[in-house]
Amino acid sequence: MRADREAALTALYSDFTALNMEGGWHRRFPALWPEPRRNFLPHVWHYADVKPILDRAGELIDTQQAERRNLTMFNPVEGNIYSTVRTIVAAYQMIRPGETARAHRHTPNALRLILEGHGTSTVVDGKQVEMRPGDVLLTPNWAWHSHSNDGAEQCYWMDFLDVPLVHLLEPMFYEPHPDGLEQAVEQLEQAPIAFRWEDTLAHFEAEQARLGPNVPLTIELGPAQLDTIALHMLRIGAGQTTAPVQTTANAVFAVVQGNGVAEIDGERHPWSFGDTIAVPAWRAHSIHAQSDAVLLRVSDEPVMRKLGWLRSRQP
Ligand code: GTQ
Ligand code: FE2
Repeated sequence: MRADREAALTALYSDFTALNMEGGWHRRFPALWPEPRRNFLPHVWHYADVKPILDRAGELIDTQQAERRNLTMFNPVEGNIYSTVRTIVAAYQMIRPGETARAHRHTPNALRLILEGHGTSTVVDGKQVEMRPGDVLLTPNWAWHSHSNDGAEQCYWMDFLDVPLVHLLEPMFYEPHPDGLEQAVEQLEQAPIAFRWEDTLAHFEAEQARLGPNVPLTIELGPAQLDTIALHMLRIGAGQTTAPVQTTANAVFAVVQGNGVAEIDGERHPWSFGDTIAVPAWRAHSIHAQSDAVLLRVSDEPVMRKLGWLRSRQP
């Protein structure tokens, strides 16, 4: 009797497989679990390592060959070759004097944080804005964009895109500009897509007047213009530490100034200017500054909030 049942079950399970079906009670891997798993790994990429590599690439690869001279930071989790955290990719990009990165548009949302160099500008939907260190410049879904260096210095910046989310959900479209570059261009100092460093500093001053000098400050770069990505600037004074937090939002931090140590899931990760810090979902973290520091936090919070999945707690 028992042997008959065993044989019948074996036959049933092989029928499942033949028809691309599986029984919920028979999975080799669970489909549901009590709280977010820790898949992607906390990791820091150091700008001091990246910059010489970008410079070497600059000697070998021009903007004819590479539409963008960018280096993506892929998370060391097993099997991953692209994403920095589940929904976001971070990259470093460098453009040399006289070079132009041709215009294109794509459904992924993008933004840039300028690290070093003067004389380079980006054109977003016909609006040309200069790229200066500390600025955050947006390239929303389907906006045309190109970058050109009309100055005498190499320009280095960080790109953040929601490409991994687009990969997951599939709505990828990409198109090169038919003319290579947008033809009609208007130069602007202030633009809705530009968060200038001076304005960020002024915003911090106002926030400090409200909260006092002894606490880390967080401001939002807003009103938000990217549907999938939230942008916050953190100012952490020398010796200060942010309150520990655990959240379903996936985040990448970029160091705008200063140095310190991030504690992520109990491990210490030193950071300094220009570094990229991957803080995947549900990894408890706090950030300690050893010198006066500013960090940009790029996260998928709007996605989590809109879908009812944003949960945060003090660990
Ligand atoms: O500058 O347009 O790092 O389209 C990746 C994709 C930068 C850009 C990246 C892009 C860009
Ligand atoms: Fe692009």
